Amino acid sequence: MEPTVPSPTTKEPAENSPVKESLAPGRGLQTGDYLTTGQGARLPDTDHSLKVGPRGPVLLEDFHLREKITHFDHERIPERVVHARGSGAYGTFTAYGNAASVTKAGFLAEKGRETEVFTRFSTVLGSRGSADTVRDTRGFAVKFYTAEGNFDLVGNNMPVFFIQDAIKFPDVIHAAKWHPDREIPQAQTAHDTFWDFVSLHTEATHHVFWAMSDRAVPRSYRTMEGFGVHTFRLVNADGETSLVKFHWKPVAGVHSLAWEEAQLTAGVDPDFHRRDLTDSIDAGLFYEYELGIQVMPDTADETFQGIDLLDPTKIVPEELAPVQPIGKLVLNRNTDNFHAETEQIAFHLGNLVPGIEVTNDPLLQGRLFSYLDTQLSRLGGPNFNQLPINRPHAPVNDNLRDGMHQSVVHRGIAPYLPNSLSGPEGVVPAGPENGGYVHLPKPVAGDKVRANPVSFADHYTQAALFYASLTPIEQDHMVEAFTFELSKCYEQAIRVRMLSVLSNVNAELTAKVAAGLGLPAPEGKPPVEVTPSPALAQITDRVWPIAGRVVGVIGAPDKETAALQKALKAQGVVVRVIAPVGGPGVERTFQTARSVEFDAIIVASATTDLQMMVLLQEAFRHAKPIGVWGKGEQTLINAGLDVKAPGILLDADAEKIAAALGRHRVWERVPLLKSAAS
Ligand code: HDE
Repeated sequence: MEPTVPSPTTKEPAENSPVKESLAPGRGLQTGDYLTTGQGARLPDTDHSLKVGPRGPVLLEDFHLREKITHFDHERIPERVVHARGSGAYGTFTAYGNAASVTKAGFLAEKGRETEVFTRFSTVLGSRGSADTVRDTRGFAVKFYTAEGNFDLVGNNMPVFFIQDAIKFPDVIHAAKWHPDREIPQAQTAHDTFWDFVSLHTEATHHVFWAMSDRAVPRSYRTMEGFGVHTFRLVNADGETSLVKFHWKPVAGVHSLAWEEAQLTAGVDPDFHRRDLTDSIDAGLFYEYELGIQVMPDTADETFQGIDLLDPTKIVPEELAPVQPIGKLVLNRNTDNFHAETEQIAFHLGNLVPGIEVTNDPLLQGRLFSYLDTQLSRLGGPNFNQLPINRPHAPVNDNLRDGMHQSVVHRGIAPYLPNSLSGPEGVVPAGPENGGYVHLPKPVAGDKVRANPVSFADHYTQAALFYASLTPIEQDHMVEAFTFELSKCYEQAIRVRMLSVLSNVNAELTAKVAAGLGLPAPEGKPPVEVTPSPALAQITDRVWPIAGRVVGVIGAPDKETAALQKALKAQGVVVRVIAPVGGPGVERTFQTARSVEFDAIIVASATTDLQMMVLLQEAFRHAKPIGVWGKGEQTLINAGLDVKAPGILLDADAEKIAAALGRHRVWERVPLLKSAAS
């Protein structure tokens, strides 16, 4: 049948049509020589309200005043209910091509294919304005703008989660965030309600162990791993499936702050991680990660070597299923407008492309609902996918119409299917041969129940595995973290209950934490034997790239410092001069410098300045390399520090400093610090 009404969708929009305007990528640029109202009327003055005489009153008819204030009044949108504090950057993902054996997703499978991404890093618990370096899990969310549509990998920097079922998410978050009566503490887990919940809800134990490890205080987003957490199902071009876990491996290695350093940094520079990300990109020192996958066979019981792959509180040790690198991510472009890009980006686990499917992990299934839902109140309606940051780079033809903040002038009269009016062929269904997303036909059966599989019941073995896999230094940090956090609780009963949880994981750890709290160590039933996974430890013998690290020189901007600056700059290291007072070439004064801004210090001059003494003592305690030039040795002695201690580099040159930074810290000094403390 011939269409009875000519279809306007087949017509090109007119040159000056709002359709063209609304689709233009640079829409909203503030251009023109004159300041205007939002309606484009030119303005002679934006500093004075319209008044009856200079002393008023102000006139209601002042349209400019009212528009300016009204818009300002509504500038903020609700912050994210979790992960409110974050920062992000654009980048490029390049596929190695080897993933073609497991997935038909073009952006992973096609060798050399480049895909634009936006990555948002975040803390979980704090408000938008909270500090970056608090003890918390970090979000690591990546939106791939692929040619097949957007794919979002919304992960964290820890591979497991506190809960096994999404229905518990409001509970864990209500317990972990501030207390509702006073809205304190901000961005902390060191308080009663968090420990109350996790001591009662023992499936959280494994994640709690990660949260008490050094992973919870990353040095920067550059030195953090990322994990998809859930198991996904990949499908290749032949329709074969595998069960897969996603990993991001930082090229710079995994590296953390010392706990005291993290606390100080929260005050000295609450934007520490955000600043590092954006400054590094500005300086061309891009953050780099490899995307890797662990591939497990897609068996009927969805387990691998006894590990239930649907349980998000479990990892698959890398020694059992190696992480195979399949592509590289380089973050290389900062945002222009934090609100428009970082704040308005909306991630969603349901943003999938052919070749990547979800599994029945009950946590993942709940997330498939939550991420779309939360944007409705956060971004004010259902049209957030039209925001520039959320727009797919693939063509969109969705029949979704109208709604709050609709910014597209859709044409046509037939936003429904089937119809006979959308041009000669109409819209045809896309089968797999045309890149259509066809869900794998998987049979499901069972009784309707509110229950977990029996295999989800083991809450302790993998926490024990994690603890056993860490180096003694990292284990000590964990003991200190548990002791610190539990001693901040007011309720003795919560501490006692948590100790009994710990006693089911590891007796030695429990004894040490109990001793720190002045409580008896309960006897539990820890797993008899666990096989450690060395891949989980962050302290290794490896030497890592040092781009983005910062060295402070207590001295002067002289010839030697300039030579050091030049030599280290070649490796991407920033050298800042710290001098008694400001001047050309001086970036910090004795008054403004704090140890936490530097990964290594060089002492080039003699001083007894008290602030410098504290700076050096902190750098020493935090196991940072300290180089010494000439009279600088006396400065170390003035600070009461042992010049023969490991990592005190006499006559330090760029090579020595670079080698020490490549190990992240002077781990050999740590036993000395421990014996001095005891
Ligand atoms: Fe999220 N999570 N989450 N989450 N999540 C959100 O979505 C939720 C979980 C993660 O930078 C919210 O847009 C539920 C695991 C990141 O914009 C919300 C459950 C993992 C981000 C939400 C989880 C994450 C979020 C809040 C339990 C790691 C920040 C704002 C089933 C694999 C994304 C928003 C960004 C954000 C729900 C658990 C990672 C409310 C219900 C597990 C990185 O939708």
